[in-house]
Amino acid sequence: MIDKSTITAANEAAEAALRADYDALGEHLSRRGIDIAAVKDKVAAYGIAIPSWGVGTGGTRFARFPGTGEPATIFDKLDDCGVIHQLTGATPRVSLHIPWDDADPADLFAKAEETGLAFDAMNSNTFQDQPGQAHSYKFGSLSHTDAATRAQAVEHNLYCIELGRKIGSKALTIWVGDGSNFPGQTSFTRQFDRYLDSARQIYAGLPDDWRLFTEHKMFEPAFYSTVVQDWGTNYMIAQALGERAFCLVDLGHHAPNVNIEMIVARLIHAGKLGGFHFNDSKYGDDDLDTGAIDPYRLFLVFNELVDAEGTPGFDPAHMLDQSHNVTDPIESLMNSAMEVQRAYAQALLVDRGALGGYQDDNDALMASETLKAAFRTDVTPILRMARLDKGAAIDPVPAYRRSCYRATVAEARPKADGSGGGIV
Ligand code: LRH
Ligand code: MN
Ligand code: MN
Repeated sequence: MIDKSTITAANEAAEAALRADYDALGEHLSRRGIDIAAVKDKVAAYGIAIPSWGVGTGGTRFARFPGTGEPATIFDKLDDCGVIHQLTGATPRVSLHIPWDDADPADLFAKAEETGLAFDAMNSNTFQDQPGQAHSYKFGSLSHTDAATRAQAVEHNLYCIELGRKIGSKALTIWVGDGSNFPGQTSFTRQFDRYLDSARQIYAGLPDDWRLFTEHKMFEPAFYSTVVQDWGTNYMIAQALGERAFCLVDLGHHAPNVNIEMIVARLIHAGKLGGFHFNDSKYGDDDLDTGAIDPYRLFLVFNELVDAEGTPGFDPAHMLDQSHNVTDPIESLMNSAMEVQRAYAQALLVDRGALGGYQDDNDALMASETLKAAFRTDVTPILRMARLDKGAAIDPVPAYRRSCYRATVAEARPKADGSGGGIV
C-alpha cells in the first residue's frame, strides 16, 4: 500500500482550491435545483470492480511490451488493486479469472482482507487450454461437439463457483469464445443447443444467492460466427436458464455505432440486465480505457441506469474490462474508474422532469439539450470532494506517481518476459 502521509500531503496542498471549486459548482447547481451534497453522496457510495488481469500490461497478438514491476501472481495483482482503491476510493472489489488466478481460497481471502478488497463476479476462462487439460478448447468449450469436452468446461465452471463461494463472491460470469471461422463449419442451431445444455448444468449448480451472468460478443476469437453473438441470443439464454440468469453487457462487444444505451434500456425493461464490462473502443473489442474515445456514450448508458434507479430488483454489477498496452495499468484503471464515476455524476444531473416534458411535446432539440446540459457540466470537484471525504487522493494519478509505488515493487517482482502476444 502507499504511505498515508503521501496522500495527506498531496491533499493538503490541493484542498483549499478544491473547496473553492466545489462551492462554486454547488452554487451553480443549486440554481439548477440540484443539491451538490446529494450527488456527492451517491458518487461516494458508487464502486466498480477491477478485473484481476487488467493490472498486468496487456498486448495484442503481435506483441506485448511489459512494464517494470509487473504483477507476477494474483497476490501481486491484489496489491495493485488495493493501491487503486486506496487512491480512488472507487474500486472496492476485484473480479477473478480462473484458472489465471487460481489459488488457495484461504490465502486469497487473507490477501483481500489485507488490501481492503472483496471479490466480485468469478470469470470462468474456457477460451484457452491450460497445461495438463484432458480436452482442448480449440473447437469450443460449452458448445463443443464432443460431450467430454463440454463436460470438462461445465466442471470448470462449477469449480469456479466452489472457489467463489469460499471467498465471498456472489456471481459467475461466463464468456466463451465458441463459434466458427468458416460458413458451414458448424450448425448454428445444434451448437446453440449444446451451449444451452451445458449452461443449464452450470445454472443447476448455482447457489441460491448467486447470479449467473452471460456475456455476449459479436466476434473474436471466432471470426465468422460466435455462439453468443449479441444481446438477442444472450437474452434467450437468460430466459431459458431462469430468474437468476442475467445478461452482461461489455461495451466493446458490439459493432461500431451500435446503440448500446438502447440495448441497456431493453434489458432493463426485460428485468435481465446483469451487469457491465466497461471499456472503450473505436473499431471492435479494442479494450481501450473507459471514456477514452466516446465519453458521451458512457454518459448515455448511465443516463439509462439512473433513469432505472429504484426499480425493484435492479442491481447491475459494474466492472472495468480493459487492456493496457501503452500506459501503467494502475494509472489507466484509476482514470477509468473515475471516468465511470464522472458519467454517473453527470447522469445524476439530468433534469428528468424537463426531459419527460420535452419528450411528451416531441421537442427533440430541447430534449437533446437537456442531456447535453448535464453532460457538459464539469463534475470534477464532486468526484474530488468525495475522495477527500473518504481519505483517498484528491488527484490519484499525481499522488501515485509521487509515491514511487511502481519502482518500489519493481525491486521485489521478477522482470516480465515480453515474448509472445496475448491479452495477459
Ligand atoms: C472477452 C472478455 C471477457 C473475458 C475478458 C478477458 O473479450 O471481454 O470478459 O473474461 O475479455
Ligand atoms: Mn468482457
Ligand atoms: Mn472483451
